[in-house]
Amino acid sequence: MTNNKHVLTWLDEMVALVKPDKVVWIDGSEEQLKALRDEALSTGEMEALNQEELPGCLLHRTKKNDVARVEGRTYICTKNRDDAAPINNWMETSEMKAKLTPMYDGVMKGRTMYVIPYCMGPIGSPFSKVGVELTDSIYVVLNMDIMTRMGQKALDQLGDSNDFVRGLHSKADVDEENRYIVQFPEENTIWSINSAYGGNVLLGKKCFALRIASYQGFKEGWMAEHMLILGIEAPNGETSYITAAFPSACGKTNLAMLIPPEVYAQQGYKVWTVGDDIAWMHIGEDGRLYAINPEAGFFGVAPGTNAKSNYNALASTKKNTIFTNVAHNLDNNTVWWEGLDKNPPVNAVEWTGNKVNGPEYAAQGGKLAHPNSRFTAPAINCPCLSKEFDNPNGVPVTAMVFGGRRAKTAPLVYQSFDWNHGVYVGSAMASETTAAATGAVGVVRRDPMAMRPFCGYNMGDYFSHWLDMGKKLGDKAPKIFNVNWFRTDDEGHFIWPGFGDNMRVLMWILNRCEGKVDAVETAIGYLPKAEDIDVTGLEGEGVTVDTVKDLLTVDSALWLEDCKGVHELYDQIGERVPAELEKQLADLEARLAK
Ligand code: GTP
Ligand code: SPV
Ligand code: MN
Repeated sequence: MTNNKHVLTWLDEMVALVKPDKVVWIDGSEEQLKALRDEALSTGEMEALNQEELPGCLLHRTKKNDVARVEGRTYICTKNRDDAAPINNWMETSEMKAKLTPMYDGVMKGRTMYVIPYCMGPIGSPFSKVGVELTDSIYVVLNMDIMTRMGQKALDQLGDSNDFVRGLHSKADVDEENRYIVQFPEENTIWSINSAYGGNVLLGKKCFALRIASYQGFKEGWMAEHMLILGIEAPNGETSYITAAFPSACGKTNLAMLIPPEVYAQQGYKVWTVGDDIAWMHIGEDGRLYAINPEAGFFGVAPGTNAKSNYNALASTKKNTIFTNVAHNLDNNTVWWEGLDKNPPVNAVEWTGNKVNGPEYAAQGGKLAHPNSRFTAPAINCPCLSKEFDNPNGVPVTAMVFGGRRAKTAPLVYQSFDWNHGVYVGSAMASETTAAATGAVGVVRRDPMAMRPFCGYNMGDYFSHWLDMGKKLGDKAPKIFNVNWFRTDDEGHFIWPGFGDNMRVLMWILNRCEGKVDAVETAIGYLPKAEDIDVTGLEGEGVTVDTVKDLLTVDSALWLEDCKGVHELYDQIGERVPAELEKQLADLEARLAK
């Protein structure tokens, strides 16, 4: 399929290491994919779902020990410790290779190696980048087909260049004690072993498009961020684009596909999805920041997705979708998860493969679907996919939004004073942990720019890079905001209705960018006047201007306490934290103490 000598030389080396029985190049053709699907069905690796209701859809269950990203076993390897540590797990490059090489030696004996050339970003875009993933998993091939532009076209894009990311994946024995997800940013290389789940093995996604790409962006002057990209089309037909970074399972897919509330829909506002997880951003010829989505599909959280919360995501899963770790409804051979509706299937197989009576199982507190069960859906299925999705130049970014799950501290929305203060706000992000990674759920931890698990280099250098981008962008820089959909009342219920109603907050953000609305200057930034968040139509849910007022309160004592957490983070990162951010933190504390 290619004469690229860099690809062929590396492939020979890897084949000599893992010793597969057979090597199969993935060309991306429908015949080849169909044969692979048939093989996965015949071995039981996948199950075919109801082909009338869910044409082309497949169900897959992973091993119980392999259901999420494993941050404790994810490494960034560089020559010098300080270039990746201390927020990342670090090991010196050759030491890690020496450790993993024996594990890879002969690991594909008796197996087939699939060679997957893939392109992150639209084919033909100057901002797209090519990777090649070697894997012994058909599940990976079929998912990469949905998530990336895969096959011959990716090799054509690469030509004879050496600029591609070398990914080696083996599910090996799916042994969690020997699971490693390793990035070598200085060598454009990824080694992943002993997992067969999502973000650990679809190497184009977190490993390349965030960890390796963030480092490439640092070196080359662009940004790779854990951000959704959405467009809001005004009644006059003009579309403004917003990117937003929320930690894993904190609402990017939902916000990216939101359906405008009646009050905006009536006026003719529309929302378009460009991306739901990752944005690559470059400075365009006009000096503005432009974003492309490097992915071609959505690897979305299933639980909580329903016709009301996220109609467009649900619609995206109705064909050619792979479901992982959801429940199987045997009555009609479809799928189910918590929050899809209130009727768990009676004749069900829960996500680990046991037959259960759904309502009884749920009544006993059992989860039919894993909390991090996911769908892999082609972006082209999405009813609100932006017409700019394949635009090689991307879309111009008007506003950037940070946010997370904060039960108390953060208000519904506020605007940073300027770019540098906005970088501070991103660096100080914190959020309650979710099921997207293994480990405790609901614990507040600092997650700068939602990139803690995904930054492929030193976090202090990453902050400096953000500040540098601001200098280059000057007055064309996007405005930076922070939101929080997750404030709770004394009983622990979310106060803000969220989902589609988040558009009310996005409209304030756009109005601010266009200079159409005033704000209140406070210690933490510019806050809306409560009456400027339109709550028309929310009366039925008991949401009024007073609710908004409540959501906009800022408790200085809580904030000062929170600043201690930022100090701890900065101390942990160490010397490379830019002086500018230390100053921003000190200034914030001074303002809060007044
Ligand atoms: P990753 O794919 O892990 O990066 O996650 P994501 O940021 O795309 O998260 P997603 O949109 O899938 O949301 C995860 C969970 O948050 C789901 O269970 C949603 O139901 C819930 N959620 C999303 N938006 C809101 C909101 O506005 N309010 C509330 N209360 N919950 C929300
Ligand atoms: C995340 O955890 O942020 C995801 C899912 O988007 S995964 O690809 O598994 O990392
Ligand atoms: Mn994500």
